[in-house]
Amino acid sequence: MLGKFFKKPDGSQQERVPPGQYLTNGFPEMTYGRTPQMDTFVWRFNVWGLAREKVFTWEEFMALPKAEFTADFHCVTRWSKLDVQWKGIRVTDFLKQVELEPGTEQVMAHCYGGYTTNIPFEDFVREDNFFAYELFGEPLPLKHGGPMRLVVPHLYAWKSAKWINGLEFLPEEKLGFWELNGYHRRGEPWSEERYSDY
Ligand SMILES: Nc1nc2c(c(=O)[nH]1)N[C@H]1C(S)=C(S)[C@@H](COP(=O)(O)O)O[C@H]1N2
Ligand SMILES: [Mo]
Repeated sequence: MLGKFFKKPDGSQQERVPPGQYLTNGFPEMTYGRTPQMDTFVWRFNVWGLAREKVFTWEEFMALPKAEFTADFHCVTRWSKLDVQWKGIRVTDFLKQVELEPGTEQVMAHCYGGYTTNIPFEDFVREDNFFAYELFGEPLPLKHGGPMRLVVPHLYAWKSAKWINGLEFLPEEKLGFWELNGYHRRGEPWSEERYSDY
């Protein structure tokens, strides 16, 4: 697996690569199960739980402020890709459209296709988290989560839910798909929060 596609980080890149990770030049696709296809005409985004229930259309989402951003991407299976260029809507800007009740501790991201992942609320509301719809200047390819995915750069990439279509605001922790299957509940790469020991 190493060799042609993966290399040990060198020099200045080294300090940007978390322990136990290898650089990849390509952009591997990592999907569990089928790839759901969703036209933006029928795409919907739902919020519920400790939030007033609301459904967003693609047009409503796209009316929010947009920004380009560059971030490193770390998969728990040990590949990292530096300087991925995205465009999207900041999670914090989106949340201004949501009427939250007090007491949210966790957010569950829900996706077309059924994938879920849970994220502690304080990890979710960071300025560097986005709903991304462009990758390297192109519409986000289907295999990378198009038309819209979550990008949470400071956690392992399984938290960056592809084909996202909803957020559930929770008063306590519930585990998402990989978290139920042995992955760490938080998943911070610099402290190698890879797998759970419970
Ligand atoms: N809906 C959904 N989102 C997902 C996944 C998935 O299987 N389904 N895989 C996760 C994992 S394990 C990783 S590493 C990244 C991979 O993103 P990529 O396929 O764009 O490289 O997406 C994450 N988001
Ligand atoms: Mo992953």
